[in-house]
Amino acid sequence: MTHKYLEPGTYIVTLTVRDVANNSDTDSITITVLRDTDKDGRPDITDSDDDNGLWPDYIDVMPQNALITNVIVVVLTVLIIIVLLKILK
Ligand SMILES: [Ca+2]
Ligand SMILES: [Ca+2]
Repeated sequence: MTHKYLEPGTYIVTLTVRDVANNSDTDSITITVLRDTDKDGRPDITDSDDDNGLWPDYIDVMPQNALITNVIVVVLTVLIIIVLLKILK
């Protein structure tokens, strides 16, 4: 038996079984369903790129100017490394 929960949340799951003699037993558990936006099997709370976009989520929420600044810093760092590698040859 399977059931698919479409929304994150806390749910109480109750299962009742009955045999041919009409004896039954019931048990319940509480489960927590977490959101997984990009459906890669890692819930958003532990997924560093939960929208499966180009950037990690901490960059997604940065103001645009901060994002541009970070890109410039990365590009300049790569260029400096390339220049240093050429000098050291
Ligand atoms: Ca995910
Ligand atoms: Ca992202």
